Amino acid sequence: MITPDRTVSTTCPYCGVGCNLQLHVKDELIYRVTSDFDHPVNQGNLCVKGRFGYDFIYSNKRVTTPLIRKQAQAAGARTQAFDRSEWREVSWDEALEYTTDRLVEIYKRDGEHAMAVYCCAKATNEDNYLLQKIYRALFRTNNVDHCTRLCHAGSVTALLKSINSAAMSNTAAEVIDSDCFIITGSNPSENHPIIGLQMKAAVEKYGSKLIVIDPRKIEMCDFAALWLPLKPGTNVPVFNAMAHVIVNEGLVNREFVEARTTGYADYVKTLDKFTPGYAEEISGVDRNLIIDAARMYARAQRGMIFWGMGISQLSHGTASSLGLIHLAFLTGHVGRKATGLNPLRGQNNVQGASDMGAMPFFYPGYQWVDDEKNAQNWEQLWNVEPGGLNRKRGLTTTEILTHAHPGGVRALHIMGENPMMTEPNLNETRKHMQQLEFLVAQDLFINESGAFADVFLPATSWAEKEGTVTNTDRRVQRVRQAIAPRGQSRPDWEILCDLAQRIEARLGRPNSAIWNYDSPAQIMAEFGKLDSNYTGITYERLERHGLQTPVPHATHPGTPFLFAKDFPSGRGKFIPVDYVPIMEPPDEEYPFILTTGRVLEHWHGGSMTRNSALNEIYPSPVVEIHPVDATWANFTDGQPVRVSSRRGAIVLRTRVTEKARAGVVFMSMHFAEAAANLLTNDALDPQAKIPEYKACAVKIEPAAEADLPHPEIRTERGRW
Ligand SMILES: Nc1nc2c(c(=O)[nH]1)N[C@H]1C(S)=C(S)[C@@H](COP(=O)(O)OP(=O)(O)OC[C@H]3O[C@@H](n4cnc5c(=O)[nH]c(N)nc54)[C@H](O)[C@@H]3O)O[C@H]1N2
Ligand SMILES: Nc1nc2c(c(=O)[nH]1)N[C@H]1C(S)=C(S)[C@@H](COP(=O)(O)OP(=O)(O)OC[C@H]3O[C@@H](n4cnc5c(=O)[nH]c(N)nc54)[C@H](O)[C@@H]3O)O[C@H]1N2
Ligand code: SF4
Ligand SMILES: [Mo]
Repeated sequence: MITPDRTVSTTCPYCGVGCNLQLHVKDELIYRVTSDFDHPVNQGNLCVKGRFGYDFIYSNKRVTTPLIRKQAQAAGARTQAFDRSEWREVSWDEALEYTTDRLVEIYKRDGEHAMAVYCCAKATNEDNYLLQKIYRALFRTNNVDHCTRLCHAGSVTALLKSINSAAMSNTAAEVIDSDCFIITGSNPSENHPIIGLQMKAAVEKYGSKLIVIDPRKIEMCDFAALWLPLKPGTNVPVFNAMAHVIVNEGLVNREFVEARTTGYADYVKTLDKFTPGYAEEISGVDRNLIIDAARMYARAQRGMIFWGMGISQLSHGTASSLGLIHLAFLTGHVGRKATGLNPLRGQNNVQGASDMGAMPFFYPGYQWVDDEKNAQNWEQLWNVEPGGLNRKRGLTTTEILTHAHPGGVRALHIMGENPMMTEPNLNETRKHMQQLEFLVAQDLFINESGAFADVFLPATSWAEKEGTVTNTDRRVQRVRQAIAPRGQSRPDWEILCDLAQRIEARLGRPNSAIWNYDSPAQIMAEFGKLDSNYTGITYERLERHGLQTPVPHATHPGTPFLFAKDFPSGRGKFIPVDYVPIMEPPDEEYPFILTTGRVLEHWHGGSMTRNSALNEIYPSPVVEIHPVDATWANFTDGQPVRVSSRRGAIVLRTRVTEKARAGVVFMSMHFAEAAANLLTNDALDPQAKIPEYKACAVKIEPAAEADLPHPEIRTERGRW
């Protein structure tokens, strides 16, 4: 048994559950990960990523020196460079001077609308706060967004409209105190595994009843009292039919509806056509299951709803989220412990990045940018002249790239995202990336997007820096430095402070008082001044178990559940929603619906997990097909197939499994050699601007072994 030199307590860098990690360090090497048994989030439990997925930080493909592309890149003809020989190692000074030159040149020539930035839901609150501050205060643009757009944008838009608050209302671990809970469009045992564990305990140990509403037979179906296997994209008819049953059978919580909501009478009228029979026709779910689910949830004392990407990532993601929100309003299952509206957040810090204003519409604290008072407050704090901040809402991530053309966005700074793997319709995305005039990548790896960049700024990993992150149930927790930064890599916040001072000097408005921070704690003290959710938080107060926002003052204990008295909007609004079919239904030529998502062992574009030991557990992509489809189409398990949509084609092996639904195939988004997003549809929800990742039409044809992508395509890339 090795005795560690030290054990450092920190927070997992992967998912929004926010598990505590104890990093065991010997000779400056992290060799083991355990967790604190007393921790309120995970009680010492970890999933495979938290326990074993940390070794990407030691990958020999990590880039730890600043780099500039050798060959100048012309807008329109930009290429990807994965090979070290295409880059020149430079000093930090040269990399940051070059970045400053180019950004300032473009800004002075074209103005603020030419500038854009992707913030990073993997980086800390402090990192994200600084990055949006640079682009807002120095480049005067609100073209600031991050992967939340590709994620819970549908849920956030719906929640803001109905209650004017978008975070999870309750704490996930309260599920053991519920007596019924719905999981819909969410696969917690793979994507929020420790919450999944708590949900299993809620059923098996504490007798809560689970309703799963999902097209795939996910693991949680084994624990469910009811499983409603709907066709992708038919959420609205199913939820509206449940509401129809609740209203018609007198199960409405009248007291709650009268005291806490508006718009009920008009809403109820729109439910007439949504009979369980009508919903069955559209969704394929037996009407009796819909009736039983409605009764079970409505009759519960404490009912929770958990949802995920199967609700949000549709061209009607906002409508399907509203459909769910109405169910909680009708039954009064919100505003108490073990109830609530719980959109499970994905990335370790997507809640925090959103809180920090990494969005085109908001300053930190969800303060609208087009509100004069808000703008004035931030101008004062940031020492910007009155009227200096931009009052116009900016472009979303999905719009930033489609605006990459002369006269539109010319410079893009990407801190820790990978649109060339994670945006829909990658063949289109590639064209947009090529159109950029200047691209900065700030990451640990040269990912598929950074390979297009002009300059690469090497950031440290989470284990090499200090800061805070905010998990799915609003718990702000510390990230602590366990080891020295590898090579010349620097923490994001330090890179950004350095860059900001150079930019402001070049712009001729030197004011470095607002860019000199000794530590991330100082950065938090700054945003806490104007964002009341964080006002009462200090690093000392976070020491052991963190605090759940809002924490409005220095002795406030934090907030495990929201809306006990009212909603931020006052009353909750019923906003009627109608059924809108998916944009690309299957037809004779493309007979299958493709739905995409994730697997337990991998993370999004794969930068982290595919450069870790986890890749050995799950090394190559598969398309999951139901046995019925495999039989009629004559496919065997493990056979190579070509899957094509109207936008692209990939070759990979089949996996014949009852987890899939007949007529629907599933693929994960993690594998560059068979990127699911070459196939997906870039149709957007008109309100939330989120793409329809969860449904597009594909055909599947037999392919030869020789057509399979080389299994090492990813590992061959970028040997450093
Ligand atoms: N291992 C791992 N964990 C992760 C991530 C990862 O990359 N890897 N990513 C993190 C991130 S950022 C996020 S956002 C979360 C996402 O976590 P989840 O929301 O669980 O994500 P998905 O797997 O994309 O989709 C969830 C479910 O939606 C279902 N679904 C598809 N279409 C529909 C539909 O029309 N209606 C309904 N009701 N359901 C549908 C799918 O069958 C699937 O079971 O995971 C986080 N956790
Ligand atoms: N087909 C399909 N596509 C999808 C989805 C889907 O369900 N289906 N889901 C969507 C969703 S929900 C999401 S959230 C997006 C995610 O999309 P992205 O955010 O683009 O994906 P990631 O692969 O998580 O990219 C994170 C990058 O950050 C880097 N990184 C890690 N830590 C740090 C750090 O501390 N500092 C810096 N600077 N960089 C760091 C990693 O190396 C990696 O390159 O994908 C979306 N795309
Ligand atoms: S559940 Fe999420 S936070 Fe917890 S160990 Fe797994 S990936 Fe990390
Ligand atoms: Mo996400």
